[in-house]
Amino acid sequence: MKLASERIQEHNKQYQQQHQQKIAALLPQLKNAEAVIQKLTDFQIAIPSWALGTGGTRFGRFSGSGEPGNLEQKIEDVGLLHALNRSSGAISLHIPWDIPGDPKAIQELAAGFGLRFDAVNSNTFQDQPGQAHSYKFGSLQHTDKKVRQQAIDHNIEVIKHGIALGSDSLTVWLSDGSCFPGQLNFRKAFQRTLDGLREIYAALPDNWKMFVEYKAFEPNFYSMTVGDWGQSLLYANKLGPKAYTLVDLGHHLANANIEQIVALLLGEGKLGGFHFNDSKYGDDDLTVGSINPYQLFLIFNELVTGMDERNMNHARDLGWMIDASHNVKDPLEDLLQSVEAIKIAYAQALLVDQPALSAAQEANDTALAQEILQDAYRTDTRPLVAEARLRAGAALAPLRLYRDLDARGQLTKERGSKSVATGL
Ligand SMILES: [Mn+2]
Repeated sequence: MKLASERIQEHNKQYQQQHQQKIAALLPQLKNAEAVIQKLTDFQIAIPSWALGTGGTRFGRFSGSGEPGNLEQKIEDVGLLHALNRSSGAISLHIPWDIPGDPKAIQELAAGFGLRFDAVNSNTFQDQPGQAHSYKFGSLQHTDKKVRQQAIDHNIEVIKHGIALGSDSLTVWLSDGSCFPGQLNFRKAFQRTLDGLREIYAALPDNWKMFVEYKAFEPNFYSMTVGDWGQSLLYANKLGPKAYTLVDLGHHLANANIEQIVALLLGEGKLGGFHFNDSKYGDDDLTVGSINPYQLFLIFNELVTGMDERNMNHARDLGWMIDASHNVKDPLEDLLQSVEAIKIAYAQALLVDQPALSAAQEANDTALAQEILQDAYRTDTRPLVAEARLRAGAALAPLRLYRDLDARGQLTKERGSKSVATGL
């Protein structure tokens, strides 16, 4: 479904007065409001093609209705999100779940919605129908060279799909590892994986990046061959300047200090991209900001200072993606909430008085440092985020408009109640 701009204007008229009161109260309190609004406008978050349908667990999946049944419909869904918030201007494809049949037509369809293609994602964590060799005991780490070669060839195929769509990065997440002590020789597994990644790296175009994503556990429960940021950084350093570590917020052991990890990776120039989600226990893939918004703010505080120190462009120099699973909510509503949470935290981080924080740190004034951080965190930045949306031609209240339009009802009419999306 396509959203007419008149419908957005009509919606904005309804909420304009309320919004003006809020923004007028906030602006005089801020020193750099205009710069923050501009940065918020520029900041786009890629939507993964696998998150547009209902997710599930190994215990079951309870599908919604009107889910996108093919890649074209997935692009339409991201187009609808982007029309509502003007903040989701990219889509991240998963191969082989979303192989573009006609890349040129797909690219044109996406461009019509103002979308570009973010990182392409390979999949060697499950077997596909008709596949010659099984990944049951891993892919790039596998003891059998034929399995390793199949995984390398698949990744190179994914790069080719990405080139055809105008993407410029490959995300490699490996489920490789072991479930029991003694099952795997750690050093051989590491070396084989590194050798495979080297062959994939060699197939990257000059302007491309490779993101090496890590995960602490699951599906393997004793060891993961890319299990933490240290292992990912080892691979990235050995591979070369086009290889980076990708941080997925849910891929850590409980209570890991993710903001510190982010700070150090940025300092090393090796942070490449981000997968946003939230979690209570593990890789829960919940809505961004739904469980621990303070942690999200602290991470953004490190991202902002780290990028500024290296003169990086906030919007372009790192890959920003959502990686979540929507098991009980309408996926599009969940994604609208996630994008909003990301922008709220980003805006709060942009409000931190960095010179004052730095002075407090140097003076070992712990109480003042906390005051400075929490002063920014407790600022209600929602009017700033809404103002950025308003200026970009998006809706003042995207979720409300989505519901007023009965968008899910319309999608169900178009696609039927049994249409099921591919992916997680
Ligand atoms: Mn991820």
